[in-house]
Amino acid sequence: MIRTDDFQKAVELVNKSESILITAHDKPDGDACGSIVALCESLRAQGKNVRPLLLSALPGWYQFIPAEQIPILDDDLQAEELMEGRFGEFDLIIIVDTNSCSQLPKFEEYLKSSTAPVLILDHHVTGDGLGDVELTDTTAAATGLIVLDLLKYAGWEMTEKIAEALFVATATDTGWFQFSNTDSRVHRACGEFIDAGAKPTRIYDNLYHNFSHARFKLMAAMLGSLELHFDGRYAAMHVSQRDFERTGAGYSDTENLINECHRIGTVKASALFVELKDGRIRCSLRSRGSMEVNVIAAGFGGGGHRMAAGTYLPGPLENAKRLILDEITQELR
Ligand SMILES: [Mn+2]
Repeated sequence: MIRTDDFQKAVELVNKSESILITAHDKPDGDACGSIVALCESLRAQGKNVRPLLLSALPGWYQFIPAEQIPILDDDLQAEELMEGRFGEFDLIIIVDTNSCSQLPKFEEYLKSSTAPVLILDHHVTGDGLGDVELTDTTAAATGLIVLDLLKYAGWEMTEKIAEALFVATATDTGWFQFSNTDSRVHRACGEFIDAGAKPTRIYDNLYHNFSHARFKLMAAMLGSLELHFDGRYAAMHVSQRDFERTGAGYSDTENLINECHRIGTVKASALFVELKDGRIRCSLRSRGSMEVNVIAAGFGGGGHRMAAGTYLPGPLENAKRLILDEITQELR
């Protein structure tokens, strides 16, 4: 839990600042984007000059969340421009949904060179202690719930836009209320967001009923590659470069597709192997049981959570599949 003292320090940091930069981890998800948008709205309402910044592109299905086009570092602006103050001079940097240098590519250099205080809002267990003030609550299912706590402590108003952004943050980090982190706090918070104007049906349609035809064809190709092992307890699927070419889908279209195979009741662990242009294989791992897939990923230099992890493996696809199958065999035998 976060001490009242720390909320007070966070509010004081905001109160004495005029110009605030807000960012989150690279490969932004719904929690990262929702928390950025909610804080931007809220701090602008407090009269602050606020600039949001993403460290990599936002997948298409999250693009309804921000009202503005959020610039992307290393794309819309370069790290040098940020360092030289051409994006703005900031007297406070807020980082949401991470506290780890490795998730802040390019931004890390700016962070080291900047003298502005750093405020962290995060719910992850591991971190590099990047903040001068840190609102870290590992019991929170989403960083969006910490944003809610900060708003309440500070007495800042919950608008419809903020409620929608925080609903997205909470709903996506709980897999639309199906992951084991879904507790009563999640549902109570979402009740508040709905009361403040969040529309769950509209949000669900925006998030999950919005595949492009190309992405749907890619999913069909992935499902066609399904292999089951160990009486159906381990599922392996792949997407090849040829699948991308044939369907017209892009790399970001693979996000979350791995979860599809967990509709099979027997599946306790799964892997999705994505062949990259450079020949390496991006491997995503999921567990719905006791297996700790982050341990497997760490063995190959990757990382993640107990239930969701990932790593890069040498190609070709069959080689990568064999490497993971050997590890899974150790676990399930
Ligand atoms: Mn999160």
